[in-house]
Amino acid sequence: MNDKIQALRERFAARLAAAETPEQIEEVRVTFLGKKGPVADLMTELRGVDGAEKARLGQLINTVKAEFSAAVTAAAEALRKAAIDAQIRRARLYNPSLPTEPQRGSYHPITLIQREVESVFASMGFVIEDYPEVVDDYHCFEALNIPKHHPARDMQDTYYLDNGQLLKTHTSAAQNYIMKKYGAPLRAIFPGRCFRNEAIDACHENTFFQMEGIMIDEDISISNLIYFMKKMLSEVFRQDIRVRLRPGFFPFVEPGFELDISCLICGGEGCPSCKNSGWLELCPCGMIHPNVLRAGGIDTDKYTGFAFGLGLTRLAMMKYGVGDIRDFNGGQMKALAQFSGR
Ligand code: FA5
Repeated sequence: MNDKIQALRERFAARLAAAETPEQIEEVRVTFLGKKGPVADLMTELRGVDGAEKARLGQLINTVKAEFSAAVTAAAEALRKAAIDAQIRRARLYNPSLPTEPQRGSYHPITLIQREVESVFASMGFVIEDYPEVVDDYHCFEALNIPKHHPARDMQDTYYLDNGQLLKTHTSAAQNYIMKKYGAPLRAIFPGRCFRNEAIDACHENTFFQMEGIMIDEDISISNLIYFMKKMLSEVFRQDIRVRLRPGFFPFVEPGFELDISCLICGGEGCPSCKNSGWLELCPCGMIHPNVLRAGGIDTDKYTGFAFGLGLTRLAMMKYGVGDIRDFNGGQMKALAQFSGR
């Protein structure tokens, strides 16, 4: 039986080394460790062996079984890591100074990241809504518990039209409309372009994208909020991302938080993209203020909810390793062409 075990080990190693996909690795596991496989056959054969030899061989077969199982797990893990590394390598290819060949058009990186985030939330039952870029004061501010002359308006100066309408400063401007459209319970995301009178630098633009999300139901709590945020980030980056929650003030949530992620441009060491802090403010969020729910026609005795305002442009910077936000709006074909085929 010793020879048989040795031959089995060699056969197993050869088959596992040849497996190139998760399916093939699983096939090796089932072939060798399944109920009708050679390891199970050895166990059956063991019944005919007596005494001390039986104990020794039994132990040996168990060791082989553990070895095979560990090797299969390690091979599957190595494959998973290789896929992630390949994805990171592809993302790191971004370099606006590289020469590129003229080629067919491709999706803008913001469109790519928007679709990716949409598909993560759609798979969790969120509807995807659209909302205009030109809005009125009520939806952008008043319905969000930001009355006229509230200091929070100073943070969101924007461009006003002669008729009193304005270019929306945040996707939160759609919250009231969506609550009234669907009522509770409700799960929705709504991406959109936002505009602010902003001092432009490597991480601030006057035109940028956000993706808002709200979930309203009975017994919704901060745990639900944290779960959905982490799930989205791990799906988008296909790796664990370091995040931190800080208290944050927004009149339309209580309590409110700032969710930051460790800067992936500098690995958390500090660079212009993260204002040398090592952290990038990505997604403010919180529990929706009862005044906002009431303005949206939601029964606050029955329902609670969370809201978040993901910085989609900043997410694209992190995902694709783009160090300067201005590259997205610069219209440089050389930079944008590097996203074709993704
Ligand atoms: C807001 O806009 C809130 N409406 C977010 C919110 C929604 C809070 C729901 C609570 C509940 P803030 O101004 O911090 O918050 O912007 C949200 C995100 O948009 C920022 O974290 C950042 O990622 C992005 N962002 C904001 N300003 C800019 C800018 N000028 N350029 C690029 N991204 C920006």
